[in-house]
Amino acid sequence: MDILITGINGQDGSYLAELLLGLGHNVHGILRRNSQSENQTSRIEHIRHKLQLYYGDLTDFASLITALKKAEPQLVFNLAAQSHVKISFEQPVYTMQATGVGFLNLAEAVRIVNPGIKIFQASSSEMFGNSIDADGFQRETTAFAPVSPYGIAKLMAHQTAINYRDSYGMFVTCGIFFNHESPRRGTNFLTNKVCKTAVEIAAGKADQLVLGNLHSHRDWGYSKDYVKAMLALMELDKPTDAICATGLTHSVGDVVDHVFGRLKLSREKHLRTDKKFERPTEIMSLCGDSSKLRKLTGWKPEVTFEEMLDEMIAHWQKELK
Ligand code: NDP
Ligand code: GDR
Repeated sequence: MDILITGINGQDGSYLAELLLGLGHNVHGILRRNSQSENQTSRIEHIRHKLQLYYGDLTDFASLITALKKAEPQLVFNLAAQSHVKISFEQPVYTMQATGVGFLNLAEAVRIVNPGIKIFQASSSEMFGNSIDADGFQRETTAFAPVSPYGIAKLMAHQTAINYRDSYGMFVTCGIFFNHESPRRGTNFLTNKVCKTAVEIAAGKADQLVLGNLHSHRDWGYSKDYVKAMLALMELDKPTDAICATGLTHSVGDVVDHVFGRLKLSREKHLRTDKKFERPTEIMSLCGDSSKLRKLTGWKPEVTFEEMLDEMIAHWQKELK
């Protein structure tokens, strides 16, 4: 198949591209113009020669039409977004345009070019905000109540996906993904910030890890496991919405304790907090029930929270050498 990925140079996009190439598909992607192109493509440099890349941007409708006409895909995975929750408070308008209206641009471009193209939308547990079922889980039936510009933008995209499914009979599937990480995670997200800084502290190249809220809980999974779920959802006969999560939750403090424990660092000496890393509103607890996804596709997470953090630590130790 010809498959188009938006956000191909991001964490998930790069793993999904590897997975699809390994299955023999022709993989296409859109890239935004960047003044340092080698930095922007660092996650896909090793497979770049196998990819068809076009300049494009979710906020630029015409570029999406052009990319769809060039790639002639059967599937489109929409992984592009301004995906940083804290930054969405600093750039709320842009986040709405890229993460919310950007999906509308893509869905409309597909409808015009070829409504038979199947679309995957990366929806987010941020759409739930602090909504939580009595048993402590979020599931497909939990009410949406986003508390960040990013969460609101993702909800706009999610509802648009459902509307295109219902109004035009298009195949638009949404994976409602909980946090997932890897060594390719941006270093301004919690897990990779902790791993990178702790390795630097252990090597004597930094002294302090400075974080915001230590008490929020997240359901942290492994990116490579989650891109397999994206593909499994797109192989179903019918479009749907399904939660992808591990069903286990840990606090920010637990991440620090695991990483500091592995590197024999003391919290007292090397950890401090600063309000500048806190958000104006915070989600306190995320824990996803992915029974629907598991039942429909047989998917299950393979890498544990601890194994994933160990891989990220090992990555930064190798980088530092
Ligand atoms: P990343 O932030 O690593 O990647 C985002 C990608 O989107 C990058 O390739 C980025 O390009 C691109 N992008 C940003 N803005 C635009 C734009 N306006 N037009 C075109 N491309 C753009 O995110 P992840 O890989 O971690 O996540 C993939 C998707 O899944 C995102 O939509 C995210 O919101 C969603 N998601 C992620 C979760 C997670 O925990 N990782 C959980 C739930 C949902 P550039 O590098 O040039 O900025
Ligand atoms: P999140 O991920 O906001 O859940 O969104 P992030 O790793 O940024 O934060 C996780 C938790 O850690 C707390 N925290 C800090 N976070 C960052 N980034 N930096 C800090 O210094 C820090 N200190 C404490 C946060 O407050 C939060 O509680 C991710 C993104 O990938 C979204 O795109 C995705 O949709 C959701 O996960 C599900």
